[in-house]
Amino acid sequence: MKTFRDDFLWGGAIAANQTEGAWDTDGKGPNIADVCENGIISGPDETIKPTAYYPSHDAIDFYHRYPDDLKLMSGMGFNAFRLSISWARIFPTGEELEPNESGLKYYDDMLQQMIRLGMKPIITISHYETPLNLAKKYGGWESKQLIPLYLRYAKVLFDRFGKYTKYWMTFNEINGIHLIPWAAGAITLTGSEDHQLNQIYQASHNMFVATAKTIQMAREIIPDEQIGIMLTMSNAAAYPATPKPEDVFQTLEYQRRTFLYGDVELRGHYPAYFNRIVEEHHLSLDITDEELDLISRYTADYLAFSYYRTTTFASGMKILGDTGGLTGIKNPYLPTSAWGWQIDPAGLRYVLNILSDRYEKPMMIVENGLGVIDEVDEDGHIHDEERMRYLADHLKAVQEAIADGCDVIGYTWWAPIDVISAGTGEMKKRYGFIYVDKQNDGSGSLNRSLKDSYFLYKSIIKSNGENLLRYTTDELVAKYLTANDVETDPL
Ligand code: BGP
Repeated sequence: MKTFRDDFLWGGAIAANQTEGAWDTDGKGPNIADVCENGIISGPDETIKPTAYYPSHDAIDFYHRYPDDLKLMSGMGFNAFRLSISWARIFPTGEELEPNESGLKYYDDMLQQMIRLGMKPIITISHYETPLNLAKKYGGWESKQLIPLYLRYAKVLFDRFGKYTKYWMTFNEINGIHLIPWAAGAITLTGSEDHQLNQIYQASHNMFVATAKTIQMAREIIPDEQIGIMLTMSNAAAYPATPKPEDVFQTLEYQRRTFLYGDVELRGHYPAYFNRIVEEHHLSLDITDEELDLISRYTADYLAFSYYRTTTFASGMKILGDTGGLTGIKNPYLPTSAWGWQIDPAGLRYVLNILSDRYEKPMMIVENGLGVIDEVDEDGHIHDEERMRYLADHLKAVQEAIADGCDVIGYTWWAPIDVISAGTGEMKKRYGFIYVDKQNDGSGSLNRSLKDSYFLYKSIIKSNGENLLRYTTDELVAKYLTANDVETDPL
């Protein structure tokens, strides 16, 4: 059976605003995440409240602890690491003519350390971290004035860090703008539903143009560059609730809310079904022929996406969403996490196949993971069986998809170390293989310790996924459940 390629990128993914802390250190300006007291779902505060606790302001102090944290990552055998650069560390208001050298130096040191430890950086240029000034002054990505400012920022990154890596992506979960417009587009929706859709599609278009121009620029600066787009796949990972034709077609319409982004940025043009959306919602978008030409000429090199769960749709139902994507009705065939996210490894194979058929591009799964409440036992160990099952089952599904013919080039688990939740600002919702002693109220020593899943992932990486073929998930979990106690690799 065809399996993971020899140069498969194995690693983990984090974002600056959920890990670094040091939110106003060394010249960094405020960004859109800094004003969200309880995560991005509940939205931003008008200004930073002096007496309130903002969990992301100190996060897990990765800013100061990255040398040791990266060593723990490389201990798992990572050969890749996805991180974001915090735009406001480089351009504090987004409008300076010259970058902030302290911010650049911080990332320069960190990237060098990463490379020394054998990890290829995979860089997200903007991960819910637009400088706050750009949201307030221009209304975020609804304004085309952000395009040249983003390009100035991207150019500084390519000039300085292009020598360290060829793997970049322009915007985290760009299609998440439908669900979390503040985070994904730095916009605040106002007025009627049609007006809000207008804002969403104008901002999306402006980010399409920024992406195309970024790709154009990267091709001049970085040899052999790989510039990806990054989408949340929950809309595409959608099942109709019944075989009723209305359920089936409406599911397709929800899937198209994601496909549109891939269609434009990978195929290079707006799809025909977009015309009907424009017409029925009376959209009036500022899209020029010159921009359409750029979009058609500079399409992305690969498709990166996040995948946490699938969604089930029934026609006419009201759809809600969060950081994991859309939420439809409960699928009776799937288990559900403590945060209500339905766990569906087979859905990952389905999504990879759909995307492979549609785009025929290399794909990178840059976020996949499970947020759970971890229990620390009296010996200080964390036997995180649920996370281990999720990991093994999803990687087995990826392996099946590769055997189906999908070109999957990498997998970066979200998040290899416990981080602040993007959606709710909690610490309690833990994703890591590495435990961070920090609680929701900010208390804790910030000490790091290894969960059982750390050793399972390490063994999977070491065998380049071969042990996934040889052992069942039950066997793998049984072998690594006590892995904290063993010196040698039990497999
Ligand atoms: C994605 C974001 C990540 C991450 C993840 C999990 O939408 O790209 O930043 O946080 O969701 O969501 P949460 O942290 O809310 O559990």
